[in-house]
Amino acid sequence: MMKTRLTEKAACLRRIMDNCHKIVTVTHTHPDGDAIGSSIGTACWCESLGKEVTCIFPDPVPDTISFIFRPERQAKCLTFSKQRAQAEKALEECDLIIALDFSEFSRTEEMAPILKASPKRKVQIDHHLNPAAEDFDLSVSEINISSASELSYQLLKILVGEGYGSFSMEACEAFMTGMTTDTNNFANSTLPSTLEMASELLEAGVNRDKIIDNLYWHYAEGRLRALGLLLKDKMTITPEGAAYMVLRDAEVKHFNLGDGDTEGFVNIPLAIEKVRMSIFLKEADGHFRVSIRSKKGTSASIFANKYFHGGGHENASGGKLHFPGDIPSPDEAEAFLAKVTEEYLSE
Ligand SMILES: [Mn+2]
Repeated sequence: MMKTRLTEKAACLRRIMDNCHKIVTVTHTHPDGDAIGSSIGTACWCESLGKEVTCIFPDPVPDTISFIFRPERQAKCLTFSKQRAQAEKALEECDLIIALDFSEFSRTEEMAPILKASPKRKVQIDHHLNPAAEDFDLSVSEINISSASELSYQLLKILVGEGYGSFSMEACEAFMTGMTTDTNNFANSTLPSTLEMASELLEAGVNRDKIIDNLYWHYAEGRLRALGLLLKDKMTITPEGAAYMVLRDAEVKHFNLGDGDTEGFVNIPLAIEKVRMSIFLKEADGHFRVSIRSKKGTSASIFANKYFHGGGHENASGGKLHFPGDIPSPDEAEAFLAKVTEEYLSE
């Protein structure tokens, strides 16, 4: 089913590509491995067709993922929050915008009004629930797939098979990296197509050991010290089967945590048998960033939407908690979590 759909979408993408020369890729705020991997991989494929590509990230790429950039790639990437004028110029001069790993423009925050108002052609490649397909000339959206990196790979592979473009080693490594982070190294959302992709990329010569080393064995000490504190003193487990942890700004500073340093913390409480849903809050610039993971049968997506202005996937979602606004002060976060998890999980 998906293959038939992707074949039709690939033909449509090919017609769009034929009429475009300058391309911009965009992705969601706080870009993760999948956002970055799918952007770089897709950019490489566009370049193999002789196109000129700029990758725009709404805000800085975390240090933990920066290994993915080759020196020559770095020069073709822009960070919107730091290079706004250049990014706006690139968006004005391009003739195609490819949106990767997000369902709607609001996920790009500051960039959203510009992207929405832009008269350029727009293509979406995404794997989240409820894509705003009406905002795009072509929306390629699948939820039964591991990652945007896999979806880009599977889609573009059809055209590569027709001799339309090719995958460089840089592209293969980027797709492998994005798929690896979004599946939490093959722990979730791993489907037959995901393993097929991994196998093909290994055949193509991707050095997976190097990727794993970069992704999981290069953290600063503070990450583990902070995790130790959270698990020992700050993890609450409720009778309804929720686990939550709140990391405050003072702690982020104390442990000198960068943007990617708390990646994956939210998954850990799911190891406990009675935990059905895990919530991790990290304080940042006057609000909390909220990550939610759930086991099958409990919807993280509905919970994120109901209480945290968010959404995402059925078992992996995110959102925000504002103060003042949702709660009077950051000190109220735990009480709020106690209330909403009880309300939600006793339904
Ligand atoms: Mn993703």
